[in-house]
Amino acid sequence: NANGISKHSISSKTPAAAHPLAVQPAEIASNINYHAEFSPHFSPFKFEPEQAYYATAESVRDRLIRQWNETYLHFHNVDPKQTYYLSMEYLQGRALTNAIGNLNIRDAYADALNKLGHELEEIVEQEKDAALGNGGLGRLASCFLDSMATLNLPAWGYGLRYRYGLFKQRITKEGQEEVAEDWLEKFSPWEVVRHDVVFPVRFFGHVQINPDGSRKWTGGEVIQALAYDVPIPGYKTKNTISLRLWEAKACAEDFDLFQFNDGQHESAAQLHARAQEICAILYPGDATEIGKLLRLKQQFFLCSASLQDVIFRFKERTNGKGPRQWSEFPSKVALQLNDTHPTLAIPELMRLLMDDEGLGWDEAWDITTRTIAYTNHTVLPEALEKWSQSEMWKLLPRHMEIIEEIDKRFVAMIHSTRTDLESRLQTMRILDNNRQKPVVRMANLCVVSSHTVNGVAQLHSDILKSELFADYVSIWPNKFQNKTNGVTPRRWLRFCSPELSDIITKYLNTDEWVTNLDLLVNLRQFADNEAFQAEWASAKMANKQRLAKYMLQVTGVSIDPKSLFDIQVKRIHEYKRQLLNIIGAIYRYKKLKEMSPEERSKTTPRTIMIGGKAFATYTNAKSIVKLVNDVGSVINDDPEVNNYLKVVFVPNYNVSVAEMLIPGSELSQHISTAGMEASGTSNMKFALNGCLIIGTLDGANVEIRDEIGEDNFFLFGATADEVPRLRKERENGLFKPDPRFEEAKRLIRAGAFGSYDYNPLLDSLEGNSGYGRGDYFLVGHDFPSYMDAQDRVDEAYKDRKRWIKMSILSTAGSGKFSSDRTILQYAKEIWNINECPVP
Ligand code: T68
Repeated sequence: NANGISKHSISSKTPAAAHPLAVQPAEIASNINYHAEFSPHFSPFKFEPEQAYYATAESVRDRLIRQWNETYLHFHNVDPKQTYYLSMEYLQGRALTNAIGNLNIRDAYADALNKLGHELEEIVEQEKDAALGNGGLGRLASCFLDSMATLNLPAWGYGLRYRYGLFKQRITKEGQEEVAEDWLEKFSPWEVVRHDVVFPVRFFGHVQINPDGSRKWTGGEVIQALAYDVPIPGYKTKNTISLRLWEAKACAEDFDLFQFNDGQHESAAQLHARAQEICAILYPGDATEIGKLLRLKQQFFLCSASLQDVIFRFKERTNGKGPRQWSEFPSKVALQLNDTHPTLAIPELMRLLMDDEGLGWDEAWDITTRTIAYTNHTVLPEALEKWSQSEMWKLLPRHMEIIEEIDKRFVAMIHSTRTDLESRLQTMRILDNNRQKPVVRMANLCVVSSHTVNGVAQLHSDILKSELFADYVSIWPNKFQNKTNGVTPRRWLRFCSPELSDIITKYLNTDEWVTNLDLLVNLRQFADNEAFQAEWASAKMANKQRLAKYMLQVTGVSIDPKSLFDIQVKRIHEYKRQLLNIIGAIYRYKKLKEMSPEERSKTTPRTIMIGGKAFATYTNAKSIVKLVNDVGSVINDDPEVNNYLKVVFVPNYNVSVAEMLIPGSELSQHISTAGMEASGTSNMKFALNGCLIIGTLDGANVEIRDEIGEDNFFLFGATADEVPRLRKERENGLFKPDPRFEEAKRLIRAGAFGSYDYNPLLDSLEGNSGYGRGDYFLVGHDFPSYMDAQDRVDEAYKDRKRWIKMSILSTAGSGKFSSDRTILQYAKEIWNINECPVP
């Protein structure tokens, strides 16, 4: 009303200062009320969904704080070896549903909110996604944290607290528009600032040589790293670990009062402005290297602050046994580099050990190489980081000295022990001086300096060993491992699809599958059970209806829950081949148009949903977004066919949208050119939710198909080892395109889907070779076999019993793809850490 007092106004009586660990809904309700009144962020007497969300989140956070502190203290006292996961990205998504789910207090909170006149479902929607990542790599880091906490492992995450995370995608007539997403606009109730945890991080300056020959990096500018901690609760355990995100700040002394009073406002606050830049935005790249100095600063900022913190903790945990020996460091600390983005941890650890702690090179090198391990996530050459040596000399002069020394010693080692590899040195070296602008190859630095290097799916790890890192394998055959990715079954099944979860629990007669996903295999015995099938089908239908409602709300397009829901959601990239999907859809449309109404009525109705963000300057990716939207507009408005086919672009794909889409999916597309997708992780989430996969033998698809059975996987396309030959054949003009493929492209060029100029995009699929031509990703080659696989899908869907059975078998075969399995393998085979449960 006019006074701004809502109908759900909070009680005007002072509520009992309800206990933060209340279990009864009435007590929880008064605890929520307490927060609304005594941790006010809004005007009093307002208790709309937004206010209710913040008060609820604070109430939940309070419960976490006690067990979080207990976890910290327990780790401190036990002093186990601890893993520190260094990642420039975390795609956390929303925290509320996850927190109350892991704490096993969801129902009590739902009841409490009811008492206050709210629905939990509506309240959780108020939360903005924390999108501090781009895609699979960032989401993997978040799934890993969930598993580390659930498995009671002594492990922490380190990252950066970006002010603006991944952009919000708006779809206009022009296609994708990027809008800054201010997840901290109000504030995040899930972070706690630690004003006592601050470390200086230096940039620029010079190296000073002391009389004793030791070196010291001085001068330049010094920015403060301030810690913000996010609690990561484990599932049904007290253990609650930390994600520590650094924010950049300048000191008060850096503010030049004299200059300011003199009217020079900007230069007075210069360092403050520079500090603010560092954590302003997430690097919006996926597999493209823009090489900005700011990105390098961000990377170093993460590495330096995190290592100072790790060393501080190492020194602090003495347990009265006198000062620590540095030789103990590798038995107390494991550092995992999430891709090459935190590579500077290597020279930074060397510098801290030598220049600050006084160790010699050999001892520092021994400690560093026994502590650090590296995960590779891509073989795409354009995504392998290379930094300009001259830029690095300016920004990090001491680190460049150390990197040169590592390179020099590596070269000497080859000359003295492996003369057979001398001819390979030019590609194996860390420094690449054979170009106009010499660079540092970060992946090479990681391989040389890590005790373990791993790929993220078996095929990918095999390719690393046989191609990208083949030369190093002959030097260090035991350094290379595989750790097939996984996803957390809490967020990606238990919480996002409670309907399906309840059925699984009912038939397995236990909910232990939530922490022991291998138990899903026991669903196989019910795959033909009619009662089970019926319950399964109705849970899937409920999820489809929820999804249809959502799609109507965000796109205005009404989709039929009885049609086959076919989904492809992931970052838009040519190698992921959204073009193959849309060109296939166009051909399907053409065929439907040619059919009689009678023939049409016999086809399998389909709803194709495609979603994902395109890197802002990746022209072809943005054209693909536009094309999907244009094709959708024509087909969805065509009354002759729109009962049989719809094509809908899902705007602003992110973690919470995925939580809506995946449970409602029946078919999902994982159709990258073989050898190019390192793993994929959404394929695992879809399979876990009983969704069938149409896919190539790429990344983790290979292992998913092995687990769920070839009869339950729609396979097509060239294999990774055929790809080089097929590319050669194309170059030699030996490729004959499929007429259906040609026809679909012709329709686009002829303007059947609007007047936008798609010629440059389509040109990339044509010709024999050349930059942006020659169909490097083999869309044309794989098209006929893709269309065959789609025909098999249509046939299979007509036999609903068979389809449901395949769906059940997908879930039943997904046990391997829990991130709990992945993390246990890292713990045992790379980190050498043990569980440390809080009693
Ligand atoms: C993904 N990589 C892989 N990179 O593409 C995917 N890159 O196959 C794999 O499943 C996943 O990692 C997890 O292992 C990425 O997501 C990026 O996001 C990225 C970000 C910045 C720079 C380069």
